[in-house]
Amino acid sequence: MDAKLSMAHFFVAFSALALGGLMGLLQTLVRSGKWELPWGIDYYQILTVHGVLMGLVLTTFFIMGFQYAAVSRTTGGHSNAARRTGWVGFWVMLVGTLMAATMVLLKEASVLYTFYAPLKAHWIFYLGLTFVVVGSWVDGSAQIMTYARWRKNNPGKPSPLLSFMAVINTVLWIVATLGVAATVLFQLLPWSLGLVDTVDVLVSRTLFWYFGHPLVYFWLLPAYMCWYAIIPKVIGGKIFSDSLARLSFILFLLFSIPVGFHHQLTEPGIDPAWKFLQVILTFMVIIPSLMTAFSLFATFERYGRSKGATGLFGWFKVLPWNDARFTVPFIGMASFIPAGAGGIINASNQMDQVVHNTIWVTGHFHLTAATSVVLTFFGISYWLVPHLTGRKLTKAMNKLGIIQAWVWFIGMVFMSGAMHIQGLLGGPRRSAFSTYGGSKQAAEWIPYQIAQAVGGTILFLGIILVIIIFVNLAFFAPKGEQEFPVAEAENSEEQAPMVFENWKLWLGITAALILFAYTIPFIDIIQNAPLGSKGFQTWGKW
Ligand code: HAS
Ligand code: CU
Repeated sequence: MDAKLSMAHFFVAFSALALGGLMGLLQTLVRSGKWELPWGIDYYQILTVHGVLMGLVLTTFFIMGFQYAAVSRTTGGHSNAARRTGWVGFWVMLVGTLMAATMVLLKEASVLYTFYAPLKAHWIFYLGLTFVVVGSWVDGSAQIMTYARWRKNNPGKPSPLLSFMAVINTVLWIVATLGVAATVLFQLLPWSLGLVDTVDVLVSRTLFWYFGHPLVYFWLLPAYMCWYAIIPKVIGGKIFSDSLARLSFILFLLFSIPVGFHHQLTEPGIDPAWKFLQVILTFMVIIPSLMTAFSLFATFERYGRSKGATGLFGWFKVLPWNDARFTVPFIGMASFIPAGAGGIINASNQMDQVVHNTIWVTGHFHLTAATSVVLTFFGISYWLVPHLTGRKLTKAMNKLGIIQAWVWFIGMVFMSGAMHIQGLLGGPRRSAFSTYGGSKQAAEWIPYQIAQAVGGTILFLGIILVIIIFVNLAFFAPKGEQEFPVAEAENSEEQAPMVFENWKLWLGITAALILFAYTIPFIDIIQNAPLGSKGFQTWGKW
């Protein structure tokens, strides 16, 4: 019964992927300078559709569906009350999504996925976003309810690892979305309704990035759930350490939020001392990723040794390369090494001055979110969808899955690689094709834009493949039982310290860090606020 709700989420997620993917293709074609959009469709409109569908809809629906299934699998199932709560959340999210999407399609909201003020969208767009956020809180409560019930029934025992991880990510999401809810409810909605004339742009952006950075970890942590707790089982190995995995998730909860200024390093109006502090905290949040890399290498290494592999990289050869459940997320993992290195570059204030607002940043998040995270999501769905629909991952689909991942990877090498280089040459992000009045510098960018269109086309092929696999596994694959793999820790006597489940403690430290990083700069921003801005619609109407 829990399966239906997860599948409902996946239908929305994969529909978003199909449509969002088509928009992505069109964007790269426009930016190549060789093609123009027909029928008065505007570049910034499809860019908004792409960003909102891929960055907000696909991710949120997939993650909620996956985590709901993971909690169900590891706790013995949701109660009727939790299931009902989950369904209510799902529908509220869906209605909100449709409201926002309608306004974008009507050209009333070409404000991109970050909806920065003073770009002003129709109020229904903002109201729709509010529904999505509130719906996700309700949806996420289902996981928390089931986790709480498990804890009550099993006093003194650490909760199942996957449930613990899912709940951390849901809590992270709830704390983070308070920021975006605040700017939408108190600033953007009243402003778009005409109740107030102006908006304080810096306050709005600061609240957005309070949310925007933890948002990227909300995307990442489900992938880490798979890497830590599922992949070891798929390859026939063990989790290197259950406690280490839990600790890294707790560190994400603590350090994900008080770091939003690293997206605002070039923003005037924020005191550099506070930017410096948040950059230090950003470097703190790199630590749990390094811990993750370490423990994954350890898992692979130990598994390899158990199979008789020797030497520094002997383990590499004995991994199950013919199994899509492993290979697809592994390509994502490997991509996360350069992707994470790019993130560390961005986080370094001086280097960010070079890359900020260039298409390098777009390259960065197409490696992190659109490769590491999304390939892991694909890898998960290849066993989870048949598990939920009572079907089997066939040999043919397994093979197609592996091909899909390589197609994706190659497309991304072209697209994201070209974006990184073009960014270093100064090419701006968030912009349609332009020769900038025949400027010599802009002419240098064009070959890279063509490379992006080549990559975009290959990636679109990847989208078609993944949709074929998804539809096959949801409707046509032969009936059977597909396992939901859950790994065990190498040291089975090791019991995670109960302090990890002390929510008062972790939420207390989270709140303290947020207050520390944001209170004084926020008071500063409000006290020294410039005049507000009226709204702008920079995009062309029909
Ligand atoms: Fe980022 C901008 C800094 C990670 C997403 N980022 C963005 C934006 C997005 C995004 C969407 O400090 C653009 C937002 C916008 O529209 O303006 N990012 C970081 C840092 C990290 C980081 C320090 N980002 C992510 C992840 C994302 C994501 C993850 C999505 C899922 N990012 C920034 C900054 C900006 C930024 C600045 C603003 C730039 C600007 O100027 O606007 C870190 O979390 C990265 C840590 C990661 C590692 C890698 C660990 C490696 C692992 C893999 C092990 C592999 C194995 C396989 C075992 C340290 C865990 C072995 C295989 C073999 C073949 C050997
Ligand atoms: Cu960030």
